[in-house]
Amino acid sequence: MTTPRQDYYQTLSQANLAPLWVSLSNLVPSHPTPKAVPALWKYKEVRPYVMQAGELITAEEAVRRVLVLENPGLPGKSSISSTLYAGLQLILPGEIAPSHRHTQSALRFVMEGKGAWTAVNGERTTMSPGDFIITPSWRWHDHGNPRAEEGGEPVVWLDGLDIPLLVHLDAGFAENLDQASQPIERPEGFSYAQFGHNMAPLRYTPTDATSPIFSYPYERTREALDQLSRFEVIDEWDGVKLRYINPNTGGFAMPTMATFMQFFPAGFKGRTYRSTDSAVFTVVEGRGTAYIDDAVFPFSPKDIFIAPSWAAIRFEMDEDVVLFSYSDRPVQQALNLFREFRE
Ligand code: GTQ
Repeated sequence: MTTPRQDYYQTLSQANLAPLWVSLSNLVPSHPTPKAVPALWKYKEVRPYVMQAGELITAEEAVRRVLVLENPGLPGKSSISSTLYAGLQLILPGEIAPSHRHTQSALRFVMEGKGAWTAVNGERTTMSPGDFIITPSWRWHDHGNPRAEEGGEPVVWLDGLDIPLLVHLDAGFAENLDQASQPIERPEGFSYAQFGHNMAPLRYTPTDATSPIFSYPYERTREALDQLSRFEVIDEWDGVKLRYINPNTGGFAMPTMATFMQFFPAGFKGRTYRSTDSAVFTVVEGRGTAYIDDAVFPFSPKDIFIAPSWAAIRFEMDEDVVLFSYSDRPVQQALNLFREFRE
């Protein structure tokens, strides 16, 4: 026996209609209700799988040899949150990951190994652990690693992309270059010399919403945090937290993803905050614990964890800790949606 209402709903669905009153409270919730859940990947546990991929497929065949960090709340979606993607990419000595471009913006955060390079806009940058590297939307980019005889070693980095956001927007385009590596037109360090010193070439006009600095070396970031931690009051929520900027605008380095680096002294017991941006964290130095809603994540260097939108977050640090993170904050701010609450 069906009720008249059930019959009516059935009829509606055949006409591609739906009654709002059934789903109103889910559609317009009193606070964000992300499907993504807090989750932690211990690097020690993931690394063997990453290395195994190196034995089973070449970078050339895979195009990008990456293990995607999939949020258990978003199975099969290649998403670490509703808007963000994260993956661990491996490039072995002598390999090339061929040149392509796509509308998705990408960041690389170097986890282990050095000497591999990314090329963007005709310039290469050599990777070291802790470096934050950008491949902007619709720019050709390829990755490579010197041969073992030339000192190449396996390099792993964290890929952060706005893939799920572009899925929601149906704004994805991609192309392959007709050669594996793009032509190199400028010496390494050129962009950094132009824009990395609080100066810019006199007649330069920005052509892009993304920072013209495409590699932010860890050495410099660490030095800034180190000095500030000695000069400055440690924020009770954030420790010492800096954001990476686009020197042309003072805004975030990328239009769709914000990036941050923060320092906490040993013994730090933080207060709780929430914010509407979902954030991916990776541990650069030190051990501590992240409390994210009901989850308790003890972490060590290179571990990765996700705090979905509006999760309650606080940190307790056993040692001096440095955390890198990225989030969808620029999008939320551009749309006037960003909120945070500090308890
Ligand atoms: O290196 O260009 O993890 O296009 C996913 C998609 C990396 C890349 C990823 C990509 C890349």
